[in-house]
Amino acid sequence: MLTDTLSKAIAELEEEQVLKLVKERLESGVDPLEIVNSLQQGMAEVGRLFETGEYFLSELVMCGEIMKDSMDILEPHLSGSSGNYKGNIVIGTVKGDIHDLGKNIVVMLLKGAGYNVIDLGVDVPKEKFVEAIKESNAPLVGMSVLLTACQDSLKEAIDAIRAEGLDVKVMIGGNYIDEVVKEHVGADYYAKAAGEGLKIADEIFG
Ligand code: B12
Repeated sequence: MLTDTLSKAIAELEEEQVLKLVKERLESGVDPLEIVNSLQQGMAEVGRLFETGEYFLSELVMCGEIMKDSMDILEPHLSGSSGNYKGNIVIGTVKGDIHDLGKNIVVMLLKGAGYNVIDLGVDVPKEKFVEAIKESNAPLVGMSVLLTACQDSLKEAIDAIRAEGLDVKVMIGGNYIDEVVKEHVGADYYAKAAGEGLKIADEIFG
């Protein structure tokens, strides 16, 4: 049961109400990451309703659109510029997966904190990760995955990076990622929320 009115509003696809609540919460000084968290919880409920057949693909698409509009309002608050260059980070959503809303939040946060983020987009093949890490000499790569069916492409990308002997830490993130997945695919870190990703980056670059 969702108790947060914002989580509920996005789960019920009430676009106007969602945007109104996002603006109101920002104005009253709520941490933008807390707002993202409420939206994320509501979207997980949309996912559940899709799984049980109560919602269809059109509702998933609609929910994605509402999130995008919410992110337009939140972006300036997440990606304030620190003007302080900390280093390069490569990031992308793995091959076969086109979910990018979560990854984009991570990108905004990292950029706001002063990292130069090389965002490879979605459906990224392993070769592209390897090439971008070599070109940028990035000490950290982030990989996003939401589809369980894409766990193999996540593992293949990490295997390819290891096979090249690149000196890079791998951080993975997404809705179902946990310690077990991290161990299975051979990543160094995992994060279930964008803020955790930023903490990991700060640890590595610190
Ligand atoms: C919106 C949505 C879509 C949108 C995506 C729009 C977009 N531009 O991204 C659309 C409609 C395109 C879509 C398509 C599909 N989807 Co979809 N989708 C969702 C939904 C409802 C929300 C995802 C989301 O954006 N959440 C909000 C963001 C903010 O949260 P997040 O992604 O988890 O990201 C946060 C953290 O995980 C973390 N994070 C994420 N990535 C990374 C990376 C790093 C490095 C770090 C540090 C952190 C991090 O930080 C983020 C912010 O805190 C989920 C439900 C769910 N439970 O997640 C289903 C869900 C992921 N989709 C699902 C499915 C099945 C599909 C489709 C196959 C449907 C279909 N039949 O076509 C297609 C697949 C297309 C493809 N090839 O990828 C399933 C996957 C099930 C599974 N076991 O694999 C889910 C779980 C729904 C469900 N329960 O059935 N989907």
